[in-house]
Amino acid sequence: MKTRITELLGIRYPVIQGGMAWVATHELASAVSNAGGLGIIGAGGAPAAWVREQIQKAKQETNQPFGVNLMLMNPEADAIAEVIAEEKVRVVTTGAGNPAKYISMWKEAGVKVIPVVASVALAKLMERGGADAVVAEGTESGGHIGAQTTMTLVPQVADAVSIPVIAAGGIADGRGFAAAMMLGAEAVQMGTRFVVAKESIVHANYKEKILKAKDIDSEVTGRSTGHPIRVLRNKMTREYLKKEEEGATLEELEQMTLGALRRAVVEGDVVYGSVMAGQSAGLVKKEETCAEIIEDVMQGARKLLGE
Ligand code: TUI
Repeated sequence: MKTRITELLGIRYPVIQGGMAWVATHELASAVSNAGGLGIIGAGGAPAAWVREQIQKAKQETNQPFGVNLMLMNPEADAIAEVIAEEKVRVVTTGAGNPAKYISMWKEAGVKVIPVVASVALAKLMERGGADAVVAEGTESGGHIGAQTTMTLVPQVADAVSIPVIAAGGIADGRGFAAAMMLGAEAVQMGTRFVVAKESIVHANYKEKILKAKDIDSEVTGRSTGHPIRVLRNKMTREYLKKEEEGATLEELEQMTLGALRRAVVEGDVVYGSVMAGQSAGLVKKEETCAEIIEDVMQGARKLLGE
């Protein structure tokens, strides 16, 4: 299936793996790229030296294009932005902020720039700033989220910009892929389904929590702090939401979430850890290889789109 995104990135299938903190390591990224999608290394809150190491490992594991996601709240964001340019990574996606100040440096290094946006305003700003495409990410996503749904955001962004749009948030199978195309997207980004991939290094407890999740099992913490984060419900979220309702201070709340994602992903603490996942968790039924996931999504989509 050819779109402007497959052409821009030199990939076989218009399927991009989300750049998830702690989860999207070189193992997952190279597996997705080798399967014909675009794998992405998630810098999350990691130091620049770790990101460089991950890039170098991925280069050894795949000849296909892959990307890096720069989470803009990372204290080492400036240094990581430079690593991405120095290593001439094929594509960078950004999250949780406005990457305008890095775009010209990346373009000069030949890096394709794809900011993740949660609003039409930021999409337009990014197009004017020289972005090659945008990911329009709806509130169904896991992790740090905006307020608009994928169903309403994607067509509004597609109407507002001429660069290609990638849909994200709530997409986990061929039906979601086909729907995204109908809304004006030219590729999809999936996170939650790839968390459960065989090649994903996340703890078995985390994968099991996603596989067991039902439609209503995600919750949003941090609405009051201005950093809304979608996670699967557990003891931590119940205590957090109670504290939030009681008007706890920012410091108290941040203390509860500090290191919580690492605890869940690496240590498998799905009781007090932060199990970030999207609303599509209820659609994810089994652990499969990245190649099987992409094949399933594309086969389902082809049937619906008649291609
Ligand atoms: O970035 C994400 N999702 C993430 S980042 C992350 S790591 C983290 N951990 C703890 C606390 C905070 C983050 C986990 N999940 N998705 C992309 C995304 N970006 N969604 C929404 C946005 C966004 C929101 C507001 C982008 C820009 C923005 O405002 C831009 C501005 O003008 O500042």
